[in-house]
Amino acid sequence: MSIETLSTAQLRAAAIEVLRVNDLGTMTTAAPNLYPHMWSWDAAFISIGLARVSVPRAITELRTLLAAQWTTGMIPHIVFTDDDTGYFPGFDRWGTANAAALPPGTRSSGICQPPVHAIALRHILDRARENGGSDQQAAESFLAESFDGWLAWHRWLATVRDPDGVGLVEIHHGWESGFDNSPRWDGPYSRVVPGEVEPFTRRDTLHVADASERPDDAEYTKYLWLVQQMASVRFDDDAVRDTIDFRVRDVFFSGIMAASSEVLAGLGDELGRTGDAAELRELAARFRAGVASTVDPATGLARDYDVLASEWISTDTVSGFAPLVAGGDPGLLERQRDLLQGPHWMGHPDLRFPLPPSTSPASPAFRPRTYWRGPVWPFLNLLLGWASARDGQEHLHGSLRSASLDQLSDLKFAEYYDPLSGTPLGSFAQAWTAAAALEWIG
Ligand code: 9YW
Repeated sequence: MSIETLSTAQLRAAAIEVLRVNDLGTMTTAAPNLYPHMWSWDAAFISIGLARVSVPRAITELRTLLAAQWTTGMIPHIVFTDDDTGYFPGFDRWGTANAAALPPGTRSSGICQPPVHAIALRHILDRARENGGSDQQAAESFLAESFDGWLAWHRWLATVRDPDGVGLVEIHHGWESGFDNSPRWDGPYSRVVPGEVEPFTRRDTLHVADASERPDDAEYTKYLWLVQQMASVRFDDDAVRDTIDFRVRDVFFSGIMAASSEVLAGLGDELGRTGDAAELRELAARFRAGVASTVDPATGLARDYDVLASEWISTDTVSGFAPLVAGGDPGLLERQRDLLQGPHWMGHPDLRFPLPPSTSPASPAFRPRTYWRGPVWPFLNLLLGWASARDGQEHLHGSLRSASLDQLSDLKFAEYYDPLSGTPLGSFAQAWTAAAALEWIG
């Protein structure tokens, strides 16, 4: 056995072990201590990794998530286990028990995260068909069983979160983006002035070696203020929009919406759901166009839009590559690929591994160790890799793959990595990082 084969086998075994450690039976925790519950977009990536190991277990992951879907169609960003002690804010602090749309018997937060789920379902189906037999049968029947749920989710996003049909998803909390304290949100958060926030004790800072890697307390107070605002109107969609101090059109979320709607349309075709598939293709086209419309001609990067301040948000963050996820205009995508591989991003000379940091090292906002302000997030590279393979960009896919495998061969499966030193940071044994490794190995 060559060294390379040996290390790949070790990496695979270690990644499987991380998923096993996080496995609660019907859900996988995002991380053992820091995040002891199920997160929506984590669950999607986790199921992609699980499908490389066990198709039935991958299906269970998505089924558990979907069981928590709100009656409106929203898929909540956290599905809580019964044990609320390990994480703040837990189910009680969210106040979602009073939300009319929370399905009875479920415990979740009251916001959402990007809709990567259809992409995950596609992966599961593909693995299942490779395996054939009972895996294929299980995945095909799960597709039939769950399609309406995913369709309702996409419809909710398209109507409730893009009521004007601009092709961009509006978010009401930085947590919805999944890029919690990214410089993208500094402007909108600077205008959030918290009222009286109930006292709180954070837990995230207990689980990382260096609290300065995390959002600070002032940022956290604003996060909780927004939760309180939503709870004050019982998470009613229209009332939240009228109440909330944070309304931003999130371009990266929208890029995922475009890509995922296209994938879901293909799944609809398989079920003979012609009308629904056509509707989803229209959504894909609408969100692709929405994403493309945000591109700053000067920088070539896509931008978010602050609805309350009526202004574009220009930051040098990886979200600027939303068009690469969305797909679309070949000229735009080519320019974006050049940028991504250029000296401000993957080609930056100081990088430990040629992988895109969450914020460009060339930006004054860059902080190499601080959460979404600079570190590399491995799951995002998998998403960019998937999109490049979809678009026939084998070279980019191959670069992302080999650099990711090098990065992950430290076997820490960190939440995020310092782009300059390569140091693993945040939580270790992070489930979606392990899942990314499994999918990269293939
Ligand atoms: C939090 C679980 C989540 C991810 C988010 C990431 C972080 C912290 O961890 O959020 O308390 O919700 O920013 O994208 O889903 O891995």
